[in-house]
Amino acid sequence: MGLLSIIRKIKRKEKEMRILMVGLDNSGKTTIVLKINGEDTSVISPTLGFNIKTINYQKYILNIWDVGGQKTIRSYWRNYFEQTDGLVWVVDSSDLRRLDDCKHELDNLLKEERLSGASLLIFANKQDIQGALSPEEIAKVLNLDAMDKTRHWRIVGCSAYTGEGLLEGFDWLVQDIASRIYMLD
Ligand code: G3D
Repeated sequence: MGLLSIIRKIKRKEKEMRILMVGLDNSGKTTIVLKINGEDTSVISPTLGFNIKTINYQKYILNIWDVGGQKTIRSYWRNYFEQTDGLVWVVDSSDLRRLDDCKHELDNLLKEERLSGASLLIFANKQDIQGALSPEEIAKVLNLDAMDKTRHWRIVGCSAYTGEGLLEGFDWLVQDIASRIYMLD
């Protein structure tokens, strides 16, 4: 057995999962991570580089990488792809103007070879805002039905403000990853 696979086995025993939060800037990535971790969401600054948060979730340890979404740093996303178990793509469902850009960036991301095995959760965030598109409408705009058939994915409507939908989304993601990588669970 190679060293790498031994290291992987040890890592798996600790029930760690690596989750990458991505999406356009201002979509709500940082607020979601704070909310799921039970932190005060009233004072946050935009993610410039990236934040890593380790949180206990059910019986798992999630290492959540929150990478900035500004145009200038999107090209750096690929530095974080290695060993990603789960992707969370966050959409600002009220920002209709940028949905094209959002679709374009998601399509690009999903072309990444190193992410081909990652489970994909799409959060249609900011459902609390009047006029926000529903998860079904977001799914249509992003053309999710055309997704590669081997991809495990789901879209969930949520609000990082009220907390609605966050647990439903993370529960699905964590269970999906667990069923793929911990065969005996
Ligand atoms: P990012 O990390 O993806 O860049 P942030 O996004 O988490 O920094 O959020 C960007 C802005 O959207 C913040 O507003 C934040 O409070 C707001 N936001 C995040 N989630 C929600 C939500 O579910 N509903 C509403 N109404 N707003 C949300 P500010 O004003 O601080 O820039």
